[in-house]
Amino acid sequence: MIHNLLHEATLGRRELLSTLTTSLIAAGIPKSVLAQSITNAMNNLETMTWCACTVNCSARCPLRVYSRNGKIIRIEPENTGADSCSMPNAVPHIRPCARGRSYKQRFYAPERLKYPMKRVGKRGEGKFERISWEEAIDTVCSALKHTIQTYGNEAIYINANTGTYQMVSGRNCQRRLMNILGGTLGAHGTYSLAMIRKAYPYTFGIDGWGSMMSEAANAKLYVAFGNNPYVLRTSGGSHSWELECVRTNAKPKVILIDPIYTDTALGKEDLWVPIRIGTDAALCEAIAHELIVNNWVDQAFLDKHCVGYDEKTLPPSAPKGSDYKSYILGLGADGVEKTPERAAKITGVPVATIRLLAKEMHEAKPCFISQGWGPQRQSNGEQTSRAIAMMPILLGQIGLPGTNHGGREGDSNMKEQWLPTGKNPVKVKIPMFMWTDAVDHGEQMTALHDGIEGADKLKVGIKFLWNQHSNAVAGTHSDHWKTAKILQDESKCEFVLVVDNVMSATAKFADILLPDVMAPELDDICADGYSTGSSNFLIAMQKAVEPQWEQKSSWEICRLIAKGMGVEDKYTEGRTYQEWIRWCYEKTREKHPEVFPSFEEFWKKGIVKVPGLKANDTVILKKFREDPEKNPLKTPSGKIEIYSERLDKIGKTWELEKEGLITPLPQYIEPDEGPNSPLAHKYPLQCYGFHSHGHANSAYGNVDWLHELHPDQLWINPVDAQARNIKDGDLVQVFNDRGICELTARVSERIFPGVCGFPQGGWFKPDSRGIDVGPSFNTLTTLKPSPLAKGNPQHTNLVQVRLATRS
Ligand SMILES: Nc1nc2c(c(=O)[nH]1)N[C@H]1C(S)=C(S)[C@@H](COP(=O)(O)OP(=O)(O)OC[C@H]3O[C@@H](n4cnc5c(=O)[nH]c(N)nc54)[C@H](O)[C@@H]3O)O[C@H]1N2
Ligand SMILES: Nc1nc2c(c(=O)[nH]1)N[C@H]1C(S)=C(S)[C@@H](COP(=O)(O)OP(=O)(O)OC[C@H]3O[C@@H](n4cnc5c(=O)[nH]c(N)nc54)[C@H](O)[C@@H]3O)O[C@H]1N2
Ligand code: SF4
Ligand SMILES: [Mo]
Repeated sequence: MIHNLLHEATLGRRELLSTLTTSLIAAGIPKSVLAQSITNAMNNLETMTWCACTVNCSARCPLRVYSRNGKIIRIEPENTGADSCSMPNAVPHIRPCARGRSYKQRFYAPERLKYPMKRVGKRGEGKFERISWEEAIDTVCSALKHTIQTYGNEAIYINANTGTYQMVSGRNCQRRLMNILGGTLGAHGTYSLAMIRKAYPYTFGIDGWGSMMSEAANAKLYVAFGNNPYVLRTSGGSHSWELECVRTNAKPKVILIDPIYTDTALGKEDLWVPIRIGTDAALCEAIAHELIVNNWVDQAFLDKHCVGYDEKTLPPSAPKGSDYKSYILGLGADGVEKTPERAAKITGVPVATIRLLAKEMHEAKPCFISQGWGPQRQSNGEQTSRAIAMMPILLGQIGLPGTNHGGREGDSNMKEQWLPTGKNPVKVKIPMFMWTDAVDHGEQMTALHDGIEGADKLKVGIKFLWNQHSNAVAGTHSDHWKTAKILQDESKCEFVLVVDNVMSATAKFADILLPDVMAPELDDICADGYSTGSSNFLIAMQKAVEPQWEQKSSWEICRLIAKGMGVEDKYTEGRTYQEWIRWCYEKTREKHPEVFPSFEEFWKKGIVKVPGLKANDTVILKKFREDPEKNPLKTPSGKIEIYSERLDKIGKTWELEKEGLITPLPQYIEPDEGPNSPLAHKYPLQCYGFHSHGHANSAYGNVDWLHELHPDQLWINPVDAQARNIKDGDLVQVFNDRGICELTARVSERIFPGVCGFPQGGWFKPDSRGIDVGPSFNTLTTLKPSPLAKGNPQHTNLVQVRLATRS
């Protein structure tokens, strides 16, 4: 009886067993009677190991993994820290979101890859046959050797690989191996922020990472364009926590400009400004108009720190009348005054709201203005990001306490040491988004037409495509049907290697498909990511259970390939995997000896948090503001370039689809597929795939719990729904010339009329009708890149929506 009691009552929980035993002894039950039962219960005890959620929401929440008898039984959040907002040195409880909490579901998902496999059907068909690790590695090595000998290293490409972030067994393994083997074709830009990252340096000489979120506590007003931390940075140790603390402690006014009434509003915002997507630059021009005509601009700042606001500071090469002020007042070449009335028609934001926005920004100083990456993931995203930057520039709200440069909030970084990759000997780079072009017609791609960097043109197309930690083929990337067609032609890309831990949509395109382990199946270390703001921490990721089948880690897979290619010694440098973990830790510790304990102590503790580490200035451009002569920017003039001569030159020399897509001033350019495009007659709704609670991109997309909690539905305004006879919960089809997606509708006033959207990251699942019932948003998106960054305009799409008939 006691035996059962101890076992049942404790359910293997160590603390409960010890409490219960103590109580039983105190109640007078002799120890000798309890001994056997305690031993039995002890054998059933669970073990707790530290782990982390390493997907690309980039918070890296710590997870405590409980396992028993070689099985994970549950996942719990970390248990250090507090929920206090006592800035600046608060140590938050880094709470995982529903995704991290359902990690066990992802871990034991039926989609887990078990064995190495080779393709037996047509590429993309998803037909495979199990093979041995020896055969798999031999095949990969033969393909690598053939590619290098026949085409050179430039023909090998590692696709965007942001699926996991670990210090040792992560994406650096591939890069390290390939750099030893002579390198690979490089990439510039990312799927996340290609446009702002390329555009911002023309204005500021730095990219779009701005002041820390905590700095908004010194502001009277926080204005965010397309910035949704309560969905995108949900971890208890990231921007949402920081913004919540700012709201609690300092209570600035909050204005959110977004087509959706997002969770960041929470009913606590002061103003939600719904806007038609892709039109923020037009709104900014009208606000600028109001600031100028009311004399609310900071003229002294514009004169001293900026180039091109008015005639006085125009660079000599610029024609008369090409300054920003003239452009806004209608005195420039286009002769159009950028009035609120004009902007209201383009943006859907009422004139009175535009005037109110200008007044609020003028009156409430300091004013912290930021943008997420939604506005820049449009065909005119480079122009939009620079146009938003004009708000703080005109107001002189830059480099002072409580201000920002209009970019996304910053992140303090411990500069931790990862597995060293060495340098890529191949210098030529394609824009990350243009890898399908490089497969299809790489030899025709040039610097002026396709944004090739490091050479005038590509010598050869991609012949060996390596997807590891990447769902780039049929998840991340645009236009799945066209992409599939390009890859199905085996005379173009000759070999596709996929290493993943699930049968993702991309995995189906593999020639050789290798199963990776998941984090609880090996030791590693990870650090806080780029969305954690001022939180910094290191987590000891401890192996909890053995791999269930024949999976091997990324480190090990690359070691085996290195061995097959005769470079194992260079790859390992004589260190074992465990020794590399320790090496990375020690190197990180050398940078912060005061905060990190010995490796042994760290491993025992499981997590070390570093509160208050200020690796970066909390206010962006602070030094430049203080003394622009002494601390010039990395722009040609050393100043903020409202008028960019470099962009003027690019706009005139690059081979663009049409003139005027890249302009020296940050002026509004209509989105490619917008309400005025000829396509709008056929496809009248603007549609985009926002990032959502239900998955981190495609990761966790196979977890039923999350689908129940956060279903992927088409958000559509009642006005648009009624016109199509659609009711909440109806099954609908969203379609354009590129494909058809099927899902249920969420009819809601939370989205701007004329605009609709559903979460990106769903799994591509075409049925026998060719309809994507996953659905993956990228069934609807275009492969045509943006003008300057040649990035992914995946939020710019026209579609039509109709009721679907349930079969
Ligand atoms: N329409 C539209 N498309 C978009 C976007 C959008 O907003 N709209 N956003 C873009 C952005 S910002 C991004 S970052 C991309 C991301 O798009 P995805 O490529 O879908 O990114 P993830 O889901 O983060 O990860 C990719 C793969 O990594 C795998 N993975 C996870 N952990 C491991 C591991 O430990 N080992 C191995 N080998 N693999 C692992 C996952 O199973 C997954 O298949 O999508 C882009 N695509
Ligand atoms: N829960 C969750 N978190 C994530 C991810 C995830 O998939 N799920 N993905 C992670 C990754 S890889 C990345 S790169 C980031 C993505 O971060 P973002 O790119 O910032 O995310 P999005 O949801 O695409 O867009 C942010 C907001 O911009 C709005 N928006 C879209 N277009 C426009 C526009 O033209 N104008 C204005 N004003 N607003 C617009 C959207 O409605 C949304 O509220 O998130 C990360 N965090
Ligand atoms: S998805 Fe992001 S917020 Fe959620 S648990 Fe993972 S790291 Fe944390
Ligand atoms: Mo991203």
